Parts: sequence; C-alpha cells; structure tokens
Amino acid sequence: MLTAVLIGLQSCEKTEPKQEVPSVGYPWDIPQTKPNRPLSKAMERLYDNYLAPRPQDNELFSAFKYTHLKGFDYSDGDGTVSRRDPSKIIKEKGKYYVWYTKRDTEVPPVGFSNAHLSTDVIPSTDWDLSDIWYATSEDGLNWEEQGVAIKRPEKPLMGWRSVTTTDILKWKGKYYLYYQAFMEASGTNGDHCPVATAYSDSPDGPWIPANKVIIENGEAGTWDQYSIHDPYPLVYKGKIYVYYKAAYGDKPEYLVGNGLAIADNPLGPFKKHPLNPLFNSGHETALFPFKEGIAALVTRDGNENNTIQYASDGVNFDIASVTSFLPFAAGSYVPDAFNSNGDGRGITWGLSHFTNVGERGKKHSILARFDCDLSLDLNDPGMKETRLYLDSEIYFSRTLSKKQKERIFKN
Ligand code: AAL
Repeated sequence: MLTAVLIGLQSCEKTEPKQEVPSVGYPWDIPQTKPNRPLSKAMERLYDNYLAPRPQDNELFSAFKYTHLKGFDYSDGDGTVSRRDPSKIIKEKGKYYVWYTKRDTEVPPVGFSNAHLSTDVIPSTDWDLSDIWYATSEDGLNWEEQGVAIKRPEKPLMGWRSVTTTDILKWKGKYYLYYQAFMEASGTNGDHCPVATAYSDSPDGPWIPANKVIIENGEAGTWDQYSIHDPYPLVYKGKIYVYYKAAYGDKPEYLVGNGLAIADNPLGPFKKHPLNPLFNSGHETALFPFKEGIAALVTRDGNENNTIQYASDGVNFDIASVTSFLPFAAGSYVPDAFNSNGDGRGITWGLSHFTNVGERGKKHSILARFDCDLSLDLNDPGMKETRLYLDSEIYFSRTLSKKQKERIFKN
C-alpha cells in the first residue's frame, strides 16, 4: 500500500511543469508588450487578455459618470410612472432618439411574488402593463418625450399584457423595434415572454407589429426555454445579430446567460448560435462594434459582473477589463451600430436606468445619462480612474441584515 502511494507521489512529481527561474528581476519600466521571460499566471494574463497593461491605456477600460436627465415627469415619484430599459441611442434627422419601457398606471406595482393580486389595472412588476415610448434630444441631456411608439394591443395579440425592453435596428432604410411581448402578468409563472418586432419607415412611426414570435424559445429543458429577454440588434458581418438574455437554472438564484441569434432578414428566420450561451454573466448586456469585433458591458449578475468583454469574432467573449459602477440596462449611443464594417469605434455615453427609486410603496425606475471613454476616438484620462473615493455613508448604507447581526454579534 505504502509502495503504491510512493509510486503515485513520484509520478505526480514527474508530471509537474518545471518552473524556470528568471535570471533578472521584472523590469521597472513597464514592458508594453509581453516580455520574453517566464511569467506568473497573472502577468501572462495581463498581456494576453487586456489591450494594454495599464487600465489608463486600455481602450476597453472606463469609469462611468452619471447625470440626471431633464424633461421626464415622474408624477412626483408616487410610483405610478416608471421609465426603464432604454434602447441604444441613434441619431436621425439631426436628433438623438431613444425608445424605452414606460409604465403609467393608476397604482404602483404589487410585486413579482404578488402577481396573483395583479388585475387589468394593477401591475405586478415595474414593467407590467407597460408600453414602448420614445423621446428625442439635441444634446443627450434635455429630452422631449414624443409619445407612444408601440402600444400594447388588444388581447389575445402578442404583447397584450405588456410590451417592454425594446431595442432598435436600422436595416435597408427601415427601422425595426425588437421587444418583449408579455401574454401574462410578469410573475405569474416567472418572467416569461417571447420576442416580437414592429417596423416602420420612420423613427417617428407609425410602427406595424409583425405579430409573430421573432426569436423562438429553446426546446424544453434547454437554457432559454422560458424567456428571451433584452433583445439587442446590431449589424455585423453583413447580417443581423440579435444578442439576448435568458435566466436559467431551477435554483433559488438563477444563472444569467446571454446568447445570439443571427438572421439575413429582420423578420427572421433567426438561427441561434450553436455555442449559446456566449456570456456566463450579465443582465441587460449592452454591446457595440469595436475594432473588428464586438464589445459588451457585462453588468449585475454572474461571476463576471462588472466587466467589459470583447470578442474579435462577436462570439467568443473574453474579459477585457474589470470595472465598477457599470450602467444598468445601458442603452449607449452607438453611431456605427449598423455600419461598423469591421472598424467599430466604441462609445462615450448613453442612457441607463435606476430601479427601486423612491419610498417604499412608491418604487419606480428612472432614466439617467452615463458618460465613459470606451472610444478609440476619445482620450479622456478623467474617465480612466481606477480609484473611486465615495462618501463613507454610501458604504455604511449597506447595512447588515437582522439575521446577519444576530449571527455576527450575538454569538
Ligand atoms: C429588465 C430586463 C427585462 C426583464 C425585466 C424587464 O431589467 O432584463 O425587462 O424582463 O427586467
């Protein structure tokens, strides 16, 4: 027995890689390209995974700054009006255009877990009983709400319960809004809905619903069998790429993945990528053409939340930077979303949302502006800060729960 263990140990020793010892210490002057010397795993990664060794020089690293928008009314924050999930922003007729979910209900939502209490006028979630609205702006700060773009149709048409979480595609002179079309109050069986589309000759509408499921749910037992959320279209390699999110896993805490469906025609058929999911993290992932590939802001859920990722083929994403305070549900201004031709230039601003704003019982979401430097055409060192000094009260506002206090202090 002892002999067997000894033989096992010896064979382990033999297979261990030989660690070469560097002859001189690592250089003081930061090598900008990978030096030809033995490197630790972290230093290998520094050169293999990132566009530059220092975040300040990394075109895919940015801090994010936030500004309140002007022009949107929220009914004094009483919880009856909510705006959330902005689309990417495009510039048309000399103005910026954005589309978003707007809820304007008699009462605030009763909540996901109380969906059984929702009615034709009482919303379950913040995005239940909503329509898709749009606004325009000349400077990205002052917005004029223009009205409803897609109203939820009569029952039983697709989206009769709620139409939400839209994003825009421009293809061959026409405009397409992809959106979530709910046929039951969110929370009834989960947050289940398919993706629908409507099209128009003008960004101002009128929008004609295609009245069909554009991206089919996956087969029973597969990761996107119940929900296809956050459809996000780009034109890449001459085709329509729609990235989307699904939350999967029969656990108290689901895992969020993002996949891709590709089509030659905006109304489909869309073919799902065989490697889906392409992201292992990220809620409301925002993407943009960057160099020859696609970059993504990966926020909120998953091991890789708060990262910016890049795939030179639009499919195989890797972490390109780790950052903080990424915008939620970002809808960036992506000037080359539909015509990057392998030379994506990046983004510098957009709109995002803050949910759970307001007092208890009056919670709603608001749109906000974010700014950043993820552009090959901008060099703003003020956007490349890695040390964020926040008011200590922000940290103390993250208090321990009652249960945690009992566990930590009462033992
Ligand atoms: C959002 C998005 C989708 C979900 C819900 C409304 O942040 O992920 O749109 O369905 O939450």
